[in-house]
Amino acid sequence: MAANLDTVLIVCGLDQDFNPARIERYLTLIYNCGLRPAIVLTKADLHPAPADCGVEIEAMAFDVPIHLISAADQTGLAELEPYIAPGNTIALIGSSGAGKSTLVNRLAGKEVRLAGAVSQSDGKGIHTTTSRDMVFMPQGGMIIDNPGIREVAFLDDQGGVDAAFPDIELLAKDCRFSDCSHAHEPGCRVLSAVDSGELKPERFASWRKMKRELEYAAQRQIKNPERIEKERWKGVATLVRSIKKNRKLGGK
Ligand SMILES: Nc1nc2c(ncn2[C@@H]2O[C@H](COP(=O)(O)OP(=O)(O)OP(=O)(O)O)[C@@H](O)[C@H]2O)c(=O)[nH]1
Ligand SMILES: [Mg+2]
Ligand SMILES: [Zn+2]
Repeated sequence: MAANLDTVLIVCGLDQDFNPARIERYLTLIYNCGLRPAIVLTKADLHPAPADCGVEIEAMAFDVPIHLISAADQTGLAELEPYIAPGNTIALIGSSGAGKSTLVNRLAGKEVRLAGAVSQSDGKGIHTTTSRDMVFMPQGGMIIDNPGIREVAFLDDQGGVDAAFPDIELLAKDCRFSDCSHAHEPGCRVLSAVDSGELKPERFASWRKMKRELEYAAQRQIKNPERIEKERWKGVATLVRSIKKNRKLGGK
């Protein structure tokens, strides 16, 4: 019954919003929170070759379900129905203007969320949704429609990076040193994979960036726990809490 209770849908528009690196980042974050990700590429109607975007994301999102949809012409919407079956609570994250609220409306079959216009010039949304809201869906499940997150703050690493980068984790098993940092060590399998082209340099760069950021976050947390506690409430961590709280309240 509660199969999809912990799923967070990363919503990304196939307009100027499309940004694989950001999706990679969301994935790390979601895994770090112990939740399950799924990816919704929406506004397929606006892209000349939406399937290509799907393939691109597939290459970096291992075993993560990817849904290619259009809220405008209803393409692929049926694929999302299982997520909102009775007993399921899902959360939507994605940048402002990605199409989250519109998606909720299409799935609900009526206007339950305020959706806004994207300014033509930069494709950015106008932050239509200003509060995080639980929406009870006619299907029986619940959706937390999160306002567009501008800045995603990382907390310390809870295994999210490893989960989001299983390809790198696998290579790392063959590094000469078990505590290899893949920076300069001899016999580093990860670095040799980058050299041989087996591992894309951008992918490796993302991994390194996130690792660093998480280390930095962990340091800050030690130095200034109060401020970090405040920041916690800003990002996706908030989302996790509302899902968990809802579950405790018997919302499953
Ligand atoms: N062509 C097209 N436009 C879409 C689609 N989905 C959403 N839009 C448009 O994109 C704009 C932004 O949609 P919203 O649903 O408000 O975006 P949001 O992610 O909720 O944005 P915030 O609430 O600011 O976080 C609106 O003008 C929608 O009509 C789609 O599938 N196709
Ligand atoms: Mg919205
Ligand atoms: Zn290594």
